[in-house]
Amino acid sequence: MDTATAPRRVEHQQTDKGYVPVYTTAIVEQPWDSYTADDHATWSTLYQRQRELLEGRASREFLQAQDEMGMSAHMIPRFDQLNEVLGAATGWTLVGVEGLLPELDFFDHLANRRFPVTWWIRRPDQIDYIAEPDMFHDLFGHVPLLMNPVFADYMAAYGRGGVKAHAIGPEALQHLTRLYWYTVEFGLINTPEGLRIYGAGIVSSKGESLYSLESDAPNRIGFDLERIMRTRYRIDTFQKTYFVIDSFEQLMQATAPDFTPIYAALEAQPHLPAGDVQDGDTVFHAGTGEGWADGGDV
Ligand code: HBI
Ligand code: FE
Repeated sequence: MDTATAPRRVEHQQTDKGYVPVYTTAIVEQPWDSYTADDHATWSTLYQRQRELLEGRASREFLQAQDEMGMSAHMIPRFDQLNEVLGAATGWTLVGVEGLLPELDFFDHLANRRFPVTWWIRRPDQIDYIAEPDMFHDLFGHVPLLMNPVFADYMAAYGRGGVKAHAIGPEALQHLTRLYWYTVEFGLINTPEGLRIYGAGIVSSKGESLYSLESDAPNRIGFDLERIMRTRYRIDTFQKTYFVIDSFEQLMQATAPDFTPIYAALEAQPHLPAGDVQDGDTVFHAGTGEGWADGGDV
């Protein structure tokens, strides 16, 4: 990557996620011709590795959408080509950005069915881990499900909810951010074939793709909006808890109501640790689709 196209990091900002880089909020044209052979090789390596791993682990909708969009290991996709397919399917548009955006800018994009995609890809020495979103995470992880009409509507509704929560205050925003984290980033879905991954943070990580489904260590708990909004999360390790939806329709329906009274009610409730199981949680076990209410006399 030459200096003319290096990401322009403008400032650092203290947030609930620690001290994070914030980039310019401008939309940038994808500098496709300036990707190096190394950049394409990084995409290929990651794409091939994750696709192989995700057969039978990621949701069918996710894998099918990647194929429909014409994503492949061959080379870094062109945003404008993906946009033709995506626009026709659900009216979403990918826009190039430098990286993580301030929350309100991010919400505004989503509310208007624009998904910001980081234009640069990680360096070869960052293949297994990068602390911030790069093109592989954004494009491979987030974009495919925008092809699904229900999920596409959920993302836009989330953006509108974000603009509202931002106006209400930091507590509301913290509660809403947890919903994004435990669904869009780290969500699991229960299917007739068993648990599958749909969260972008999981599908773009080799280690967490295996851990989230197959390790006995984390909790897998049935989706519950208020439970999620109360639950802290970790950004520096694999998750201690994953929440399991039954369908994208469930996600859409559960998040359709106005959250304002929910935020108000949650102010009186303690936040929950990332790794606890509470009475009333539906617990799923590793690798299976079987769930049952925990805390009863089973
Ligand atoms: N900006 N580009 C980008 N991508 C994200 O996923 C993103 C962001 N800014 C804020 C943000 N995510 C989170 O704070 C979510 O809570 C929305
Ligand atoms: Fe993400």
